[in-house]
Amino acid sequence: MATSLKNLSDYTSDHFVDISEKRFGLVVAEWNREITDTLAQGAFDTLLKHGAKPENIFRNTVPGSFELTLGAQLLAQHEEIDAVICLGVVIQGETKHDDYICHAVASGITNVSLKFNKPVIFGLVTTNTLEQAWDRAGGKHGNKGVEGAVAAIHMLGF
Ligand code: DLZ
Repeated sequence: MATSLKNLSDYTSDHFVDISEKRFGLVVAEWNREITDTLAQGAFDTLLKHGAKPENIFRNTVPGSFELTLGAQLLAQHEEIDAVICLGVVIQGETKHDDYICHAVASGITNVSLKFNKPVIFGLVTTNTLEQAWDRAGGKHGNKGVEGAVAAIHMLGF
């Protein structure tokens, strides 16, 4: 990921980033598939809205959120991929599985991002209930897929 040093006087909070030639990889977990599909659609639509070409947006699925890290690594290692967006939904259960998964993914995708010097975005919805997850997948708290796409674009303008 190449970057240029920006003088403070160049700063604007709505800085335009040209993503017309950028390639994006979406890694989407299949657990809670209806919700993760909605996150992926939000990310896809947002990338298009900001100028990405549909043929430059790739989507791979993984079984559950725990596998997002390896999925991210497999996409990030492609030189032509500029940014990866990981999308999953982890619902709290009776055990601590949600804690283990979320921590593993957070540190796993951080490592992938640093290893390949590319934005790898944490688009994991972690909630107590399915209803709260829907609230964050096009409901009253927005769509984490949209936010993930915006974060990726922002980082590409770094
Ligand atoms: C096993 C499991 C459980 C209990 N809950 C979720 C979840 O809420 N969200 C999710 O994305 N994945 C879950 N998984 C699956 C794990 O992420 C993983 O796919 C399996 O443990 C196999 O490694």
